[in-house]
Amino acid sequence: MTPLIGETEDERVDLKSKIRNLKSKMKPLRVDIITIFPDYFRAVFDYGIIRRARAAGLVTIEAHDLRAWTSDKHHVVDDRPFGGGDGMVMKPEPIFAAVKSLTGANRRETVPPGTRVVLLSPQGQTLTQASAAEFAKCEHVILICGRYEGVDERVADAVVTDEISIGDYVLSGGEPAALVVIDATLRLLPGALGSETSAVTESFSDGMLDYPHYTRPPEFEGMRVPEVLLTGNHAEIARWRREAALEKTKRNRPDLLK
Ligand code: 9D3
Repeated sequence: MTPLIGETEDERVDLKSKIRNLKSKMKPLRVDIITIFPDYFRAVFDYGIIRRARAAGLVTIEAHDLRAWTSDKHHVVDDRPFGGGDGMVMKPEPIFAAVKSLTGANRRETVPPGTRVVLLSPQGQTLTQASAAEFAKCEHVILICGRYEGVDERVADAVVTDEISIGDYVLSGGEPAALVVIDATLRLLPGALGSETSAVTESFSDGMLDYPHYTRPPEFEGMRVPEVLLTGNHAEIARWRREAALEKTKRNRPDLLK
């Protein structure tokens, strides 16, 4: 076993002050969401990790109404698919205009370094802890939420840097996926509540599920907490947790062990 950084209390205090230092010098991550439902996000910004990260000055988040970048009287953002078929497709012009006004660029090649233009789409690459960690290192992340049957492919072809799905199930649009990307990303910002300890923990539990957790009471409706957890024998507890995590991984996520 290689010794972990932050193993002793003194080291942890030292790390925390270093993180505070870095944080105070850091520009907040800027997140812009492009959506036809900006109000969908408003409440969520005021709770949990997003509220804390905003309060700490680690991030600024804005949800923008795509219709603000239309130029016709009725603010139309969709149209019928070329080639026929069901449903509607999101028009390219308002999306290109939105990205241009938020980044200064309307082509991938001229998007500033440190900026990602992310399209949430069922056809994207699956979001991973690694991709969330990349977004957390950026200065500016634009999240484009699709609706209807999809987004005109010229958006993905010409201006998007990352096309991301959150998994193999059908959502009604990109908005809930954008929230998932934001949640996974913000908790990795240096100085976000919990990022100091959890980042260390996550690096060595990589590739396996977490061990089972218990709290009081030691017996609930006949169900007892595993006795070893009540002994105070830390070596035995660590051994039990490794074994229990492995069993749980075999049962629920055998793909992680392949
Ligand atoms: C009939 C073909 N469907 C494509 C798989 C149509 C379709 C389903 C769902 C078109 C758009 C959508 C809306 N979904 C998203 O925008 C989306 C999504 C998802 O559905 N699942 C997982 N991740 C994402 S990210 C954006």
